[in-house]
Amino acid sequence: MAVSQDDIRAKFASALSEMYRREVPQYGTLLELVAEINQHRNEDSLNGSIPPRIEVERHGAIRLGKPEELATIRRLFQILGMYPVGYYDLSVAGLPVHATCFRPLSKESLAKNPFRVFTSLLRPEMIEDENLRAQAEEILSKRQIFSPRCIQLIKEWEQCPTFSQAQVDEFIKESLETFRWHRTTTVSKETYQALQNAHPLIADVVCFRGPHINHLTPRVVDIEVAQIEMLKRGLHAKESIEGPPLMNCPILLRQTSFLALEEKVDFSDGAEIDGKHKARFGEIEQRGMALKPKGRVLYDKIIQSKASSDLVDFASFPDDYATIRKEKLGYFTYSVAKTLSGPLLKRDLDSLVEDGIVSFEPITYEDFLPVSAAGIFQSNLGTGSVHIVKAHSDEALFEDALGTSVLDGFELYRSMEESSLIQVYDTLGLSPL
Ligand code: OOG
Ligand code: NI
Repeated sequence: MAVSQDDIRAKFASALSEMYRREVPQYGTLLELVAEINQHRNEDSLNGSIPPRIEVERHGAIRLGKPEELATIRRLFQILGMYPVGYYDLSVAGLPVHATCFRPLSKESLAKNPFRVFTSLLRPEMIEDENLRAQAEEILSKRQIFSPRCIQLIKEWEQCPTFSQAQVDEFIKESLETFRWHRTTTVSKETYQALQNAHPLIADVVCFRGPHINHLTPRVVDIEVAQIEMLKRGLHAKESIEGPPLMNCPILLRQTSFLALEEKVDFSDGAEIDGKHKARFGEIEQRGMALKPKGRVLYDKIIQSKASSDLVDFASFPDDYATIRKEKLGYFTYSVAKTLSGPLLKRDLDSLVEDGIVSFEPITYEDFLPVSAAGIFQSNLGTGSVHIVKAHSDEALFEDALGTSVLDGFELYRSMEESSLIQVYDTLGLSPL
């Protein structure tokens, strides 16, 4: 019997979580803490509306080194029903990578298992020193991050896109090899340090056999409580929560993490053992409503002004769903709330909503925020000198490596909203919009 892509993804995410808990025991502590907070909240909630196991991982992240790796990971994630959505330019924050998010697209798939992977790609053109840049590219050109059997299984899928249970098990085992941690670098201590000195992110991407998963992120119902609990349990929480503040109507994405651990590494030339490397951490997230372009512009304006002069603040962002909807700041799905007892006089959407015939519900934001992502990267890399050149966003270069264009998140939310409206009009027997 063929296994659905949603099921393959769920199985993959759970196998990855198990592997990461073994590799980074602190991540197990984080999962326990999150489960307790969610459980507690579940018992408190009168209507018991929170589903069990909501702390199942929502996302993870990897950092790739060369274009071919990105092209192949796209083919691998496709088997898991995950597709590239959005382009994230991190060069604005001085990080030598750009990224996309591989994620499920439909409401149904997201509900079955929402796992997604923030996947960034090194931009060697941002390495300042030409010799070092050439050296990094040379090192990367020699590595193969996918096992031969994994590549073969990807090809089998491409010829016939269904897997039996046995193929799924083998595919998960083989693909996990790509995400595994390797304690021994592929380079000498001297090379490691030269790359580290250019930028810690460059050393993390270039010096290892694979793009080790660098964090996993469960969902927590109360991120404020989680932030305090992390410190209580000896997890070194980052200073502040990224994203919007606590609101009655949560928007976008709030995240926090425990900081990357200093782990022992050995260098390939054997000259030196007991080196130290910081890459891996644990994170938690709380998701709110997806914003329409107009809402997003307002959010970005507030975030920018927070960084500079504080002229606009979150008080200017409406905090009730009715206003957010009316001002076209957020995306909603609509449904018929009551059956009609007579002919309708007013048929426009606002009237149907005001008359209580149609109800609405916010659509959850399923993507990432570049400023927050940059904050997460930076808090885990530590400070020190960096030697990289400034660059601009280069979506075309990224898509060239990916082998396809990235999907537009706004368009995905817009079409979810639209299909719910078509359904509403159909149910009410009205001609559409
Ligand atoms: C990815 C950081 C971005 C998030 O949640 O914003 C991210 C990384 O550190 O590789 O995962
Ligand atoms: Ni993350």
